[in-house]
Amino acid sequence: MAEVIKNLVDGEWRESSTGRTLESLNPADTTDTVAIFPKSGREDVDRAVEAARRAYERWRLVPAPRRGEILFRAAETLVRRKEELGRLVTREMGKVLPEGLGDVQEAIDMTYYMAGEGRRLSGETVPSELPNKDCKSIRVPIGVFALITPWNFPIAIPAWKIMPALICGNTVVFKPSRYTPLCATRLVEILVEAGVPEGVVNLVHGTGEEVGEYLATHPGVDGVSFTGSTAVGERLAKMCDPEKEISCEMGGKNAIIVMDDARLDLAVEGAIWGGFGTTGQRCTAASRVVVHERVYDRFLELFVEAARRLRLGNGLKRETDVGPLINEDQMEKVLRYIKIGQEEGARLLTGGRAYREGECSKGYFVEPTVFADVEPEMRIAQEEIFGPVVSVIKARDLDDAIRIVNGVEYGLSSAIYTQDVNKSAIAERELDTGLVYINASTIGAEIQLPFGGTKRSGLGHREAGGRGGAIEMFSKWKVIYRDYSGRLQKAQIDR
Ligand code: UN1
Repeated sequence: MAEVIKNLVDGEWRESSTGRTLESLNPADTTDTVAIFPKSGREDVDRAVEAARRAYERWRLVPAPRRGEILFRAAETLVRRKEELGRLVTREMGKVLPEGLGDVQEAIDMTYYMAGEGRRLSGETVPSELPNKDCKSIRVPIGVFALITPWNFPIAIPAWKIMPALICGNTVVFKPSRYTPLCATRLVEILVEAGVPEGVVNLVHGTGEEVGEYLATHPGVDGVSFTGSTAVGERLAKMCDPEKEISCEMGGKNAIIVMDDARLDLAVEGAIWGGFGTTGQRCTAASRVVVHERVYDRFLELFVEAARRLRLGNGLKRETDVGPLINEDQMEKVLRYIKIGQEEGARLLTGGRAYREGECSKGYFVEPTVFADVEPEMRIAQEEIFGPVVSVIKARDLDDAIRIVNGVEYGLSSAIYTQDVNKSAIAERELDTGLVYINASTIGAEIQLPFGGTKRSGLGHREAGGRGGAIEMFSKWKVIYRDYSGRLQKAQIDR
């Protein structure tokens, strides 16, 4: 049964001013409508921003540890409802249930972590060069944030943004992906139930074109945090007023290096998990595997065998390894890239087609696909596909492999499988990505460290993490000099 959901503006659940609605569908079975939600317009955004502005004047003065207590209660509810929410993630987004539960767990981790940050939003106190004067730096909120999130982590990524935004004292207008509105709504309901005051979190559903862009560029918004494609992120950044704080988490073309001394069983597992986990729909997905020529044939043999064993299906079924793609456009895009790969002369070893057997005919399934003999310059090795397609590339040695990995316009995540401590150290230093994994796949970042990439993968501050990431994104420094000498003291001059 489809649930009818609403926007949340100033603490009130309301329909959109346009009166129009959209539907979110289960991508594994499109006869299952998950939610009917508002197709909001500009007026809804205006009201939400206004509400957030008003609420900001009170929320910024709530002591951060008190704000943390609200987040702590939200985290407890997320824990209690993890199973139900994980199933909802799978139903609305398609990833297999263990990953749906992982999505919720990532939100739980972030919420607890940020709840604790409420007692740690620390700056520095340093001595003054003058007597009877003290100096300190403090973190202050930025104001009203527009949070625009994707569908691939429909609970985790909103939590990555909402929790640090709130703990720092900002208020938010949250525009989730139109493909996962019910997941977003559940998270917001939980925050309201935990005691977030009216107007502090506002939820406006709708499309990126109608709502997202208008919200991001709204004069009442002080900061924007966006996760999604590089094309959209870069466009938003250009459209926004330069004094707005904007951070974007964008695309990736991540690679795993497999050296000739690697444990091949581990490397194959890592490549399967990174390439086909979440059906390849992670910005950290391992869409390239760069293999040393001495183990190239053996790796391919094992990798293709493992890819063929993967079972496609509804992610709620225990036997399913790989779920559907999110929608028809995404499915067509993936199939288009498979065709491009064949035309470019890459060798298709397995997969390559839409999968429509049995119940899968009702969803957006594409077979796990492996291309071999991919040249580093081919489009399938350069462009983000966001689907279950892995390109395997041969390398002569470590330098060659590193050059191939770095030879793309993205720089989010990379990995190397090797048993040689020296090679791992060189890779760690030379791989130009925000995240580097040694003997692990390119996916699975933990929330207590900054998340983000170099080059066209990211812009502005990193997400997650503490001071190096989300706290930077959602607060700004203020420096206070207090002079209690009772006279005019001149820095740099009185000595
Ligand atoms: C994303 O793909 O947008 O590191 C985020 C990972 C997850 C987050 C992925 N923890 O793969």
